[in-house]
Amino acid sequence: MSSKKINFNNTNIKISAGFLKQVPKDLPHVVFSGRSNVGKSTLINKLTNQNKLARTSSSPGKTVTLNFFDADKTFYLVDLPGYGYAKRSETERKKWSDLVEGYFRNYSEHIKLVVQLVDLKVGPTEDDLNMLDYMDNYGLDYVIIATKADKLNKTNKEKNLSELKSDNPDHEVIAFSSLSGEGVSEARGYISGIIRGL
Ligand SMILES: Nc1nc2c(ncn2[C@@H]2O[C@H](COP(=O)(O)OP(=O)(O)O)[C@@H](O)[C@H]2O)c(=O)[nH]1
Ligand SMILES: [Mg+2]
Repeated sequence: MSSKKINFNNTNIKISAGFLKQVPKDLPHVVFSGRSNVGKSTLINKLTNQNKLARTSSSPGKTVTLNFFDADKTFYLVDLPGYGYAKRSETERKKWSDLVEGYFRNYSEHIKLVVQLVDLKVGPTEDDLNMLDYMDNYGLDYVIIATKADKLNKTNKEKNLSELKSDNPDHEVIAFSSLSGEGVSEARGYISGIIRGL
């Protein structure tokens, strides 16, 4: 890869894939994973300076598609459908696991990084911990983004952050707030480093 700076603003929707065979294979993937409502779409919009690229929705978990955005013709940002959405029907749950597990199984060589979102106030849920285990077991590289950092006071923020860090000593943990913009340039820098290092 060249050392050219990645222009995150130059990001466009490539495809909303409801089927595995639609997954694009021409560029490396950076996957955004986390439970519904943790802030995946918001983070993608902040990283790319676009308000409506990845939809942020008040009815989370509605769509079961893998959304691919090409970033500067260099890599794909992949917005996964969130897990842990209680109101999902049995049929939708099955569709979720077929699609997401099938994606991780079949496209692992394309996945260069998983950006794992954890709500900094809520802390890691059981589903989050399962996801971290899964990535450890399958050797997927990941960075943890602790979202909604603005919802905590300074003391609790530092406390929860240092817990996340000490529980995940081998991984970068970045605090993020869509309100203050904290963590945005750090996250861009981390992703760029991975992509440029390929
Ligand atoms: N206060 C605050 N709210 C956030 C932040 N990030 C996301 N949200 C809100 O959390 C809700 C869910 O965000 P969304 O991006 O749709 O989550 P997704 O389901 O993971 O894609 C929305 O109402 C967002 O405005 C943040 O950093 N701070
Ligand atoms: Mg979303």
